[in-house]
Amino acid sequence: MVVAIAIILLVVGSILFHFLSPWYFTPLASNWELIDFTVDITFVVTGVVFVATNLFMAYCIIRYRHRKGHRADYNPEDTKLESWLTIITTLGVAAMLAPGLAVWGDFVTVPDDAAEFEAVGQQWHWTYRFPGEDQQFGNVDIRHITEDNAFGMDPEDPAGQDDVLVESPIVHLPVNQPIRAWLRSKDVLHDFAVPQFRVKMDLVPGHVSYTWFTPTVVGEYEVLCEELCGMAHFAMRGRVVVDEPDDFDTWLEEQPTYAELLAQGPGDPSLGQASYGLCAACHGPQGGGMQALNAPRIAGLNKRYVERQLGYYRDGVRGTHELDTAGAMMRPILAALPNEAAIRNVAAYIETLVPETPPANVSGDIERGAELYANCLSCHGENGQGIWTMNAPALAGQHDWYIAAQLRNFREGIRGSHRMDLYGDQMMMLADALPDEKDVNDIIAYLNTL
Ligand code: HEC
Ligand code: HEC
Ligand SMILES: [Cu+2]
Repeated sequence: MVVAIAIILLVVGSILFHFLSPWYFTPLASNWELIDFTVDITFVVTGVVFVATNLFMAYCIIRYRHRKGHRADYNPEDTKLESWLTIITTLGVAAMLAPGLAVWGDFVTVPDDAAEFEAVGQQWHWTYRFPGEDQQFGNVDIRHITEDNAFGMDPEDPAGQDDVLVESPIVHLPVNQPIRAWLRSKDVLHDFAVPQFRVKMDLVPGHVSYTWFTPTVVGEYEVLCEELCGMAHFAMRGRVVVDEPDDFDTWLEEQPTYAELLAQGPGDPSLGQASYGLCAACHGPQGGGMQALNAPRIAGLNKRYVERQLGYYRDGVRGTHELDTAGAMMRPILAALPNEAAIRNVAAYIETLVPETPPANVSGDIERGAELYANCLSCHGENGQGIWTMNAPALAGQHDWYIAAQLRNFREGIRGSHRMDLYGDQMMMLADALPDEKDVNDIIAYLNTL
């Protein structure tokens, strides 16, 4: 009897949970109502079967329970019962699968008028490419990938010259326009998913896959990687901003083409040296940093990282949180770097600087720090040297007080919580795993040995 009641409660509880649970689909923002419809059919069919079989089981337990003087019949074959159970099961399974086949047919058939873009996945970031005016993507190859050519564009292919390269996890798309997303991975399996669009497709290294959808609601949506693609897989987030067509065109205009990036060339350290005079006041003549002014070591930092941080200070993405007094020091400095070229030049100069190793202030358990650092090394490098493909700067050789301050800033959202700061957001998620002052000190003690 207890078992029968438990089963009935399980059925009632499951039904209540299904209808009252707050965890249901996010509101649909694309053409894929059919996907919701097939999921609903599956819920109905499996729901009815679940309720019917469990209630039948509970009924049998009560009806045929052990009673003195009663004996069970042995009835192994009942052709009639088996036939109609087979028919009902067949109908149920067909009802679940048949609409799915039709939807899958739509899902893999891209309409002729679809526009195109490409989403490129790498551990643990998204970037995007548009085909440009000729509506044709240029060739790409992993072999061409360098720090100045992160997409691996083939410099010889004329079709690639006008390709628009979006080196940011944030992409814009026009509303009500069918669009095909070509999906390319630079390293391992990833999966492009936007829950509100109901699309989800794997990126397979060595292969270009695709999916398509028509965004129907202007707004912002998170891009998730729904493939377990490594240790920081959960932090592989991007964003799709669905715009009115005019706003989209304006945004696209502002993004650089490959030809423009080629023409601008790498930054020139000798021109950057002239602007560096101002920086030396706080960061020291060799970029070694000064604790009294909260200024970190910047010498040798990867130029792309420095360019990004300087852009953040200029655009108020970093240094604008009310508690970020140190970051606020940097913001007015950007007036001295009036354009992108000035930023690139000074970043190129900073990369050439080689400072001395700063003194250690923090002490902690080095061995434990090494264990904790295992969570950091896939991005910041085994020796804390930084890995540019991960967008993660060097930590070794950095002042320990600065690292401690930045980890606190990330944890408390003083750095990384600006809506345009998706790389900082990634560090916020990782810094959450270090809530303890002791953990931070142990990691820093270990970093000081590198
Ligand atoms: C008035 C002092 C001051 C001057 C001048 C100054 N900085 Fe800074 N800079 C700082 C401080 C303080 C920070 C640390 C901000 C924080 O803690 O978030 C910083 C941070 C930075 C960072 C971020 C480093 C990192 O690891 O993320 C870069 C890059 C940088 N400065 C470059 C420059 C350049 C280039 C110049 C010259 C054009 C310059 N700074 C001039 C005070 C200064
Ligand atoms: C998924 C990759 C990833 C992992 C793992 C990771 N980081 Fe980071 N980290 C980044 C990125 C990307 C940035 C640069 C953020 C930006 O551009 O604003 C960063 C920045 C930082 C900074 C600021 C450096 C500076 O010069 O301002 C510190 C400090 C830091 N990380 C410490 C750590 C520690 C400690 C761990 C391990 C607990 C860790 N990170 C794990 C990606 C990662
Ligand atoms: Cu991934």
